[in-house]
Amino acid sequence: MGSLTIQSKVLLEHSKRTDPSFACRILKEAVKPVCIGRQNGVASVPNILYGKWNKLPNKVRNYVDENIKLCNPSTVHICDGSDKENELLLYILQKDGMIKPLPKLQNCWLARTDPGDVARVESKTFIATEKMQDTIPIPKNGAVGQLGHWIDPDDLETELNMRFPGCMKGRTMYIIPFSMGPVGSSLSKIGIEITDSPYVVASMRIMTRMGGNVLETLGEGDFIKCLHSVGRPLPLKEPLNNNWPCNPKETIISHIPERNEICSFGSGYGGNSLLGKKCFALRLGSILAKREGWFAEHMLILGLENSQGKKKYIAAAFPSACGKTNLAMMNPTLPGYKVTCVGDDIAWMKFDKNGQLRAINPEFGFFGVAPGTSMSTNPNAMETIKKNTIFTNVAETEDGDVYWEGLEKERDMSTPITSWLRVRNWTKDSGKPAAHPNSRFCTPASQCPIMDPEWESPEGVPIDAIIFGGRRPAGVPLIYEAFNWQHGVFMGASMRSEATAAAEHKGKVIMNDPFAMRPFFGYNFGHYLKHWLSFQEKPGLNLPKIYHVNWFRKDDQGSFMWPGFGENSRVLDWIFRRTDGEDCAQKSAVGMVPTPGSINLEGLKEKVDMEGLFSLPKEMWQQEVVDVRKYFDQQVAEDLPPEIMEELHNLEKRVDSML
Ligand code: GTP
Ligand code: SPV
Ligand code: MN
Repeated sequence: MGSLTIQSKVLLEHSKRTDPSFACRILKEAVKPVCIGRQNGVASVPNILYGKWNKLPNKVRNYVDENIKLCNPSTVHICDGSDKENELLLYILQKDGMIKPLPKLQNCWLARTDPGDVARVESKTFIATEKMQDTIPIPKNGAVGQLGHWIDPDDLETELNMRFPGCMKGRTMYIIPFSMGPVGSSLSKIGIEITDSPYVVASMRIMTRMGGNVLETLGEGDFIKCLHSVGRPLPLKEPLNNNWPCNPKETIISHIPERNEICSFGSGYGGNSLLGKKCFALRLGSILAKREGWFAEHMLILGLENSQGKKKYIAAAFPSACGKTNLAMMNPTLPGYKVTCVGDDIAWMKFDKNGQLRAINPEFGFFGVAPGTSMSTNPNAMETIKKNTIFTNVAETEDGDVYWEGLEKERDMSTPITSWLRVRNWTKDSGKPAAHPNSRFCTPASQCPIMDPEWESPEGVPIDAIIFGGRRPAGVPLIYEAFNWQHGVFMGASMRSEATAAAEHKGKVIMNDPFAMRPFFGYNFGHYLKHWLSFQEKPGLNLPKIYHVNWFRKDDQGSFMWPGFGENSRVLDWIFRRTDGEDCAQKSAVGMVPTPGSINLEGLKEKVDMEGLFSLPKEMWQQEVVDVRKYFDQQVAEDLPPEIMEELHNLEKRVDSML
């Protein structure tokens, strides 16, 4: 190889400043061409900048080789997950102006994206299957389907062929071997992400178990193929916005279940680009789960220990930005209780041979919503993010700290703030938020002070209760319990919640978000419901109790009626006692609700209108039944299992006979 690549030069420069032996070693690799295959009998010679090509299992090498030919990067980097490698990535990211250090924190970084690339783009997320109905229910009465987007595999191929050829020109292609779940657990699965974004690599290193031992475990086994490009080959045709390469006009996030393949183009943000998360662990995960008889869900997992030292584990599904991270890390205000965190976003759950449901958190880090996180709401998250954290689209203070909405009372507000849009001396009077509402921290789970001792257990933790919930400003009580599994599945199916900034939706409309999975179903939601219902027929299963919670009910003045956060432990306590068989519930139209006084309010500082929190406005619930029926009729249509319709009839009858 004649001349050094830009990155080799970066390394050379790096070597002068830091660790010469490190950079020399890499440079030796860089200037030594490695033969990776033959085209027409002539060896093709990509430039392996880092890592050992020969150590890749054959199947991985073939997958990478295909994509080197397709995407045409100038160099290739095979990730090993080491600290040295991370140092190099952070260095490159700084050189490219994609991140900057936050000197007040320890090894923490601020990334600011192109303002056109700030959240998941549900409208450009597709699943390709031969039959449309394998992916989505066919909507009725001219309705526009809301339960995912199907694409014909041939059409997808055309779309991908318009984007991927040559898309990594001038850039380095990174090969990320990663495990979702503890390496080697029978519940875990392995993926290989190919990406041209060093930001994605640094984030995947936090969010997944990434690196060398994953390849050893994989051997010649099968893996999920995850191809990602920011879609901005070099030289650039147009300048970047904020030094953040992305291509919002051409963005597509696609899944090909038949080939266990994900192809994502044009976005570098969150679930669009960290392909282990929503694309793999939820969309493809839910398909694998159906096939293999388990569940891949948008759920947190927490441990709950009472004052007698008795412990239970709970999984909870709330839509994006509706409180999973906060509940998973809460500090209970109720004396005697201890909460531990297993996971904050995704649960893979399977019944074991004794009929006990067990869950693992397939992730290794938290990609959490920053705004609203503070010492008063989530002190454990605040502790977690003090070091080794990548913040994206938050604001910064002049002295090198982070800032976002919700920290007003905990920061010296005389220190000037620069907003996520780089507006200096930002003030609230600007009427614009300092941090983007979907700004996030990406932080290692192991740093959370309340991680559960079993959080990496390969067998998973036993689940005693499943909670559904959402943002419901009106009419939905604080908590209710399903009469049985089938009713619980109906509760999940009829979930609705106010839209949030986690995706591109605008405004505060109430949207149906069944099982908090609307953006993440990998296959037809009707078939998903059948899968959930099928477990009530299986003998010998200890089916968890199912609940619905709502922390977000508002009063006439528009204020939250329930203090939330640590006070939610009072609701968890009630669930704990119910799963222990305590007789503290009574029948209502929507489900079993707490008997008066059975939610422990001891020591609660604020005055709470419990009657108001549990009132069931008849008209609202009659309307709810109408809306849910319309949704099922139009959206799920012929794929709706009859059991769900039966539950809706039952709800309607109970609501109609309410006083
Ligand atoms: P994703 O990561 O998008 O899946 O979100 P999430 O479900 O983990 O939501 P998260 O816990 O990050 O909370 C989102 C927002 O809701 C934050 O601004 C929180 O401060 C706020 N929030 C969480 N729990 C409560 C609560 O009990 N009451 C109130 N009022 N707000 C809450
Ligand atoms: C969500 O939107 O539910 C998230 C963030 O957890 S993202 O990873 O971007 O999907
Ligand atoms: Mn989420």
